[in-house]
Amino acid sequence: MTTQRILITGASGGVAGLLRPRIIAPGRSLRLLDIADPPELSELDSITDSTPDEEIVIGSVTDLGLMEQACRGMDALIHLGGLSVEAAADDIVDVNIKGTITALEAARRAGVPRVILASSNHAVGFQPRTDRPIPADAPHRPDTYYGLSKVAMEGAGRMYHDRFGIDVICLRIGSWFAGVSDLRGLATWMSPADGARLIEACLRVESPGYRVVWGISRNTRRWFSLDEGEAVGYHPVDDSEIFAPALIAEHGEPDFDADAALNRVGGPWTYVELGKRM
Ligand code: 15L
Repeated sequence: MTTQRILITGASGGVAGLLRPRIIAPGRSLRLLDIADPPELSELDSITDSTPDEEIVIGSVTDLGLMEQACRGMDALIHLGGLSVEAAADDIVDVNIKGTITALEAARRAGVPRVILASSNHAVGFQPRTDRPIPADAPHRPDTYYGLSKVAMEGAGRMYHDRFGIDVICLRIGSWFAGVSDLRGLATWMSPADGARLIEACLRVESPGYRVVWGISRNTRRWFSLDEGEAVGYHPVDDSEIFAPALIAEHGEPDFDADAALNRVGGPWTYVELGKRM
């Protein structure tokens, strides 16, 4: 059996911590890259029975030499690295935009055939919520510099596919957390198990070309389309509704007219105060 080799950037972050134990598998090796040491598997909510085959690379996603080296021999790159919340424009440009271009360029130079990019709902954060799930090709309406960096990410992925033929799948991630802590999350949640299902589908699907796929669970109250995910073989099974009774008991039923946090995709990220940081 040939080993499938996968590079994960942002390996010390929260999303990687949810993903890593769930995609460890026989015949698969993970190369974990971050500026900080990734946690031990025993510190994570680990569900793997397989023996992990992991290697750690310490360094920045903005270092092209290091990234190219890290990409050598890889079958796929899962690029989770970068700032995960709003920050000063310069930092977002440096870490997220430069980091994404560097990751794609490194993948191209090293001949990695497939790249999975962690985009975000904040690329379309100012889209109003509608009664019908929003498709992945809805126009970009970033809500922050962070959201803008995800627009750039999707554009860079498109360019690297069109120019160089690399398969690029952008995951428009909703809220990829262990659970749901607010009413908006009932719409935007992606469970850890579904996150792993999505990644497995993206690794498995033949010749995806360039795609944008929503990263959410099969939430009863979802705002985003599952069609693009289904097209790559992602069939989520979890539903945030299990968190609804407790949240509704605490906050009441969602009042979409009263609260921008419930009426735009990006929720509170669309508040001016958050976007004002420079
Ligand atoms: C994201 O893109 C962020 O990285 C994460 O911290 C959450 O805020 C998430 O979106 C969300 O919208 O819930």
